[in-house]
Amino acid sequence: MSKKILVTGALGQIGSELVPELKSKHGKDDVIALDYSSPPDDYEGLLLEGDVRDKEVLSELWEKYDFDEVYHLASLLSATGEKKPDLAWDVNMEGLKHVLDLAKEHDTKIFWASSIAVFGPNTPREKTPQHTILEPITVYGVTKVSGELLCQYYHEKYDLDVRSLRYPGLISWKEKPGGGTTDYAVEMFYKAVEGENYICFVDEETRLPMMYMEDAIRGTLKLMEAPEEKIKVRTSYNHSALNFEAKDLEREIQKHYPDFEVEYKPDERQKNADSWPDSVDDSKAREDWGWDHEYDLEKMVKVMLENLERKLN
Ligand code: NAD
Ligand code: AKB
Repeated sequence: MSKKILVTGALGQIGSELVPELKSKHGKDDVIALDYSSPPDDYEGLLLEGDVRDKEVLSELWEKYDFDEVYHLASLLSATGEKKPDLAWDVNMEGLKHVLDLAKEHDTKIFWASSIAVFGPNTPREKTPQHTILEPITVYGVTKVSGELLCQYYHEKYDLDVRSLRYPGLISWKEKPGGGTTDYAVEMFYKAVEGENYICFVDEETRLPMMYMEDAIRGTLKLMEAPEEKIKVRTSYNHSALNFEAKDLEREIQKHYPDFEVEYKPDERQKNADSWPDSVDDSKAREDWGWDHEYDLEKMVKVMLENLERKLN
């Protein structure tokens, strides 16, 4: 029997890759995309324009489509969140609360995106454990910790099947990232392919957990397809693949573009990056539901450059 699926924040960096993947698995008419931005002219398929802060809009959609699954991605990210903390709280928390309440009413399975931004300066930086200190210093991180606890609460109290991943910085070529701290990594690729040098907004020794988008999408679908008894963490799973310093990425890109140069001029986003781990221990996700990544730095850089060259030239 076909499933009806809703993806919120569908035009974003993740949604623009998750929606086509879900459509190819479940059929194009069964995946409903929602975003509050208007779709570009060349957007393929139906996109509904609506704000996740508006419960009426979501409620009407649930009544109409009776969703089996919702991937709730609509959010403000870390850098935009620091510029607009009130809006970040409203979008990230109200949106999630509405989605959880409607899911509870309609018995819908939920995926919600958390982040390495749940961690803070007091968290162990190396191989950050699944269960550890969560004292973020960004409003984005505060919404992600609160969201994780709310998801777990709805699971415990109402038996809601809600699943989540703490994504690291995601690297992709289809859609540009939307206002985060790890965006520097994607920007570096664009500049190299465009034949320009790059001024990087974090310093060269900044090490952060990262992942190629294809791995993130595969992990997300694997988590959602796993039998319920395998899901032991209802806050959010640590989800990891690789980590590198900004300078490591520059060097790897220079293997393909020897003339490419990066100047490091940290701005206010350095503080966010400094508060996040160097590496994350995701052994719980690997043990519980068989997560495994495929892309290391070398493979990811090669594929990113090939795809961006095709896209931009
Ligand atoms: P993005 O900024 O690229 O996309 C978010 C989308 O949500 C945008 O298209 C935006 O228009 C939409 N949106 C924002 N407010 C909305 C509202 N009120 N109503 C409806 N739509 C709204 O973000 P992304 O990178 O695709 O991230 C998706 C999720 O994954 C977020 O929860 C984010 O915190 C999480 N995440 C992303 C990364 C990453 O590196 N991309 C890493 C960790 C976690
Ligand atoms: C950001 O930098 O804000 C995101 C994230 C790691 O959550 N990419």
